[in-house]
Order: sequence, then C-alpha cells, then structure tokens
Amino acid sequence: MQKIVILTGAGISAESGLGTFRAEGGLWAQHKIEDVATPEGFARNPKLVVDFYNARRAQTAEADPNAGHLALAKLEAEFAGEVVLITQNVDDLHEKAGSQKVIYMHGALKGALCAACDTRWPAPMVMAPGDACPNCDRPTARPDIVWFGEMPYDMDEIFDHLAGADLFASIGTSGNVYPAAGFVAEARRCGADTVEFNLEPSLVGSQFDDIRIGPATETLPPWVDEILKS
Ligand code: BV8
Repeated sequence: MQKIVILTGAGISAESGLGTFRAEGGLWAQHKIEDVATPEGFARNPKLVVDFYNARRAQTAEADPNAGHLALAKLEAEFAGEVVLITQNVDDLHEKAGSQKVIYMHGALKGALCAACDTRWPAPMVMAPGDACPNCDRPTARPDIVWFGEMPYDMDEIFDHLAGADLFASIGTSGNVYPAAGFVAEARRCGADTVEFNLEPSLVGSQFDDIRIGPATETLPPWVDEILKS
C-alpha cells in the first residue's frame, strides 16, 4: 500500500474539548449556521461572525492535540508510503500534534483574508469588523474560513490525491457537508479501500468497506500500529 488519504472532521477534536457542530449543545445549537457561517451572515452582522470566530480561536489556543491527532502524526512520520491529511476543521491541532502535510479545505482560524484583494495573513487573536488589510489598507479583513456557499480550498489537489489513494480513511465527521461527504464515493470509484472512524455510522457510513466504532483516541492508535506493522 503506497498512499493513504485521510479526511478529518470535528469529531477528532472533540476529545480535545473543542465543540463539534451537530452534537446537542454543539456549535450550531448555539448559533444558526446561516448567521455565523455564511457570507450573507457576515454581511448582515459582521460583529456576530467575527466574535464567533474570536471565541473559537481563543478556545483552540488553549486546546491540546489528543491521542487521535498524535496517532495520525505518527502514521505520517513512520509510514513508508505517502500520507495526505485533509481536514474540514479550522483548528490547528493536527499541526500541534506534528502533522506536516495538512490541507485545510475549510480554511483556518489562524488565517485572515482580505475580501477585497484576496491577501492572506496570520489572524490576530482578536479580529474586529472593519480591520484593515495590510496590503490594500481597505477595511475588508475577514476570517479566512470557507463559509457555506463558498468554494472549499485546494479541491483540484484533493481530487488528485483521492484518485491515487490506496486507502481512504474518514475520521470524526457526520457526512452532512459536501463536497467533503462525497470524498468516500470518489475514493471508491478510483479503487481505494475505505474505512470510517466514528462514534456511530455517519450519513455516508454505508459507503465504507469498514467502520471502526469508538472514540478516535481509542480507535486510531491501534489502527496506526496495524498499518505500520503491515
Ligand atoms: C460549496 C467552516 C459550492 C466554518 C464549514 C443546500 C443548500 C445550500 C447549500 C447546500 C445544500 N446542499 C448542499 C449544499 C452545499 C453545502 C452543504 O453541504 N450544506 C449542508 C449543510 C447541506 N456545502 C457548502 O456550501 C460548501 N461549499 O458547496 O460550494 C460552490 C460551487 C461553486 C462555486 C462556489 C461554491 C462549503 C462547506 C464548508 C462550510 N464550512 N466549516 C466553521 O468551521 O465555522 S463546514 C463545518 O461543518 C465544519 O467545518 C465541518 O466541515 C462541517 C461538518 O461538520 P463535521 O466535521 O462533520 O462535524 P459534525 O459535528 O457534523 O460531526 C461530528 C462527527 O464526529 C459526528 O459524526 C460524531 O459522531 C463524531 N464524533 C464526535 N466525537 C467523536 C467522534 N468521532 C470519533 N471520536 C470522537 N471522540
């Protein structure tokens, strides 16, 4: 086996204390998606949106990677072939765990973006509506997050990786959100074996060859050891 492609969602960061989206009391229970994770919501009430991401940036700064993140970093470091990690998460726990090659398809809390000139720069811990862009100086800074209705990042690269995957693993995602939820179908179409790690089967669980039920901190370390021994 030469190439493993991994997709992670909010579930892998749950045991680090970061809220998932759809569990009760999760992020979306406190906010409506359309109010805090859409361009329309940002246009309507930029302060609500900027503060939603300031709160998550502060929480993420205090969070530590867990055994699930660390297992994936170990796999990348020790697997003889290629490991590509695609995350839907906007936290930096995979990097904190030591993963080198991370594709942030939905952007990242640590990034800021100019809505006018597309410049990107490291986000301050606290952003405010109307922050100036360091390049064009217009008051058009926004969190560098992919909102609903916006095109996720690096999709061409992601589909190239899926085309070449021998194994596709999806971890801690509910399969609600596209295009990420469609990656398993693409990986299968291209001949990859597929495995899902979750507390319960996701909405696309039936498309996986194998499902490992349990918390990622318990299911990932033995799986990585299994792969490294094979
Ligand atoms: C696009 C950044 C097109 C923000 C996110 C109908 C109307 C309108 C739109 C659509 C529609 N139908 C489809 C769409 C498209 C839409 C979509 O899919 N909507 C859904 C809701 C129906 N998608 C988009 O808009 C995407 N863009 O389609 O663009 C386009 C085409 C051309 C040109 C321009 C545009 C963009 C989607 C990206 C949105 N941004 N994130 C932020 O983070 O604030 S999505 C957000 O929710 C997260 O990033 C994450 O990706 C996503 C899903 O969440 P999950 O990660 O799955 O988390 P969830 O809580 O749902 O599940 C957690 C799972 O973990 C559970 O299964 C749980 O059991 C498990 N778990 C919990 N604990 C553990 C665990 N597992 C293991 N161990 C544990 N300990």
